[in-house]
Amino acid sequence: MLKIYGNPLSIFVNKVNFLVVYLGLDHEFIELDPRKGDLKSAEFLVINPVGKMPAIVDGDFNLTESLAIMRYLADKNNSDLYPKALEERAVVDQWLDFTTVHIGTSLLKIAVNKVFYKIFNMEPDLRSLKEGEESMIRFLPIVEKQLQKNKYVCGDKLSLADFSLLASLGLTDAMDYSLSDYPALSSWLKDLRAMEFYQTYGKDIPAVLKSMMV
Ligand SMILES: N[C@@H](CCC(=O)N[C@@H](CS)C(=O)NCC(=O)O)C(=O)O
Repeated sequence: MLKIYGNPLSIFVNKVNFLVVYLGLDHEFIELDPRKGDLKSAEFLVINPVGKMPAIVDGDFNLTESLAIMRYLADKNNSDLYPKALEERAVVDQWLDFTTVHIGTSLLKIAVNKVFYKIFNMEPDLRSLKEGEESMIRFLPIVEKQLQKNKYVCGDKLSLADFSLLASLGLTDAMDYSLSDYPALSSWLKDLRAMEFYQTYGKDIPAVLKSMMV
């Protein structure tokens, strides 16, 4: 059976978990607790020598990196969330990269300094927080424009890019980051959250994260 290693509070892990639940794949989730050193245990370092989550073990096949795992699982299960046609696939790849590199990285700077530092007893880095907030203001309007034209990130069909964006932006509530300047994005978020996969897995994550901050 497919084994997924990670923690449900991780943006990167949730990209994979949303997909797996959406596709209804039989799997075992092995929860790792970074605070207990699980990511650096000898056992986990065999699965991912980088000591980062997520990682999967699928039979005797082992894979790391959230986007590579998403692409692998979508292709293995012949899912149209990752289209086969060259240009359509390239557009999904473009938005997977954009949502990860630009939105995800910006949001992570905010999350680390507004949320995770409390959980991990770290000092917030105010310069990094400011960089995160400034780049969100730079990049979110791009996604807003895209969602004003389209129902989903890549057009009228749901794709891997929607799960990638949801994993990041789904945490905005936990960090009291308002999306009210982005009506199309807010409506997209509401639609995705109403879907069965999110109701099954995901809906409690922002509240759990928030409760850990106190
Ligand atoms: N590029 C990796 C990033 C994974 C990543 O940074 N995961 C974080 C959790 S959100 C982690 O494991 N951090 C532990 C560490 O950096 O030691 C991916 O997309 O899977």
